[in-house]
Amino acid sequence: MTDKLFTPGRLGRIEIANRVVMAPLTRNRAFDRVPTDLMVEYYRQRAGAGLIVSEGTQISPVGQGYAWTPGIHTPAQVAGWRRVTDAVHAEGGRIVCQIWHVGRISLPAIIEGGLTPVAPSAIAARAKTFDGTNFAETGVPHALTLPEIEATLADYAHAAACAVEAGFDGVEIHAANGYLIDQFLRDTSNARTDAYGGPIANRVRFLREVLAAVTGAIGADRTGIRVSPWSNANAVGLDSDTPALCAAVAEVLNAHDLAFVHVVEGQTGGPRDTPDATLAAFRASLKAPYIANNGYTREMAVSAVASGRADAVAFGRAFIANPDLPARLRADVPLTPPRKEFFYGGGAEGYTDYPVLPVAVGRA
Ligand code: 8OZ
Repeated sequence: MTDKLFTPGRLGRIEIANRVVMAPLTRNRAFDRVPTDLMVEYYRQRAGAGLIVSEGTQISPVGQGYAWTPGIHTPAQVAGWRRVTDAVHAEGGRIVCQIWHVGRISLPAIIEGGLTPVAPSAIAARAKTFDGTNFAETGVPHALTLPEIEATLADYAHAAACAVEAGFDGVEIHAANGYLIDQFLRDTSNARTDAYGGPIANRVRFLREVLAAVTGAIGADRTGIRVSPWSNANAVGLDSDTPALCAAVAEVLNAHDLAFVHVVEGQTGGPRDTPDATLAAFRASLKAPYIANNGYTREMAVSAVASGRADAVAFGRAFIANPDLPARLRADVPLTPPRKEFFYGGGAEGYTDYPVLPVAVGRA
């Protein structure tokens, strides 16, 4: 019998050939902020995923937080990504663009034009980011004014429209890991006293407006979102009431018929130390298809999808070193370990040079 993990499914309007999703992975190889030939090859190699979520892709110059990440807001970037999406589609794959604004996790040296990073409030994260030469401490961001919030919402809508123009099957809004949307959600990073801060009902306003902007631009049925309510990534600080925040976030997400909700269950790339009851309640409260992520083994993924707890499971590091991951999981063969020294920046080494199984095993 074929495990359900390896069977086709549907996420909104996106039909997927299997339920093994490639998680978004920052790889810092877009030296001009435009996808390169090497990136086309990297994504083409991984088109056997039921769905690829692209690496985080900034929606605007000030949305960038690391050297050499790609954007999705200029004609050159749209043309570059079109070559990626064509390559993935030619292999029968599906790919959405992860649209990303880092908020305060940046430095003027990284941002085109040397702009000051922005955030809900002028509160620095105790975090570092990579400017192309060094890891440097992030500074105190500029607190967004109301007109600047409006402009940022327009940037989200513009980026989503650019993603569709570039041939993506949809977008994933990056609302996780301590970046801009997460900075609005949590009382550790949002000290605003206007309609975007204070009680949880106000702190979810920016999320609600981003969702309205993006679904208004491209439709809810090809809009997904990634959240990580238990993660302290980028030193964001846990909210003082995570269960209540989860309930409010679920209500906002459930106002749309989203393609999927993608959840980092626990610490991003770290322990799955989420209180079971909170995760179970959050999962049960979401009506969209559910993509589970964080430290899943083959066995856990098979079981999560078989039971219906997840509609699909996203793998990150395993996809770096195993371009044919769905076929390997299906055949239940050993995985190649990733070489961490090539995760961020560089060329083909540790990027497009990982082996695939002999053709005879076939694709999932
Ligand atoms: C690792 C390095 C740089 C960025 C995230 C986009 O955590 C990232 C990221 C991860 O979501």
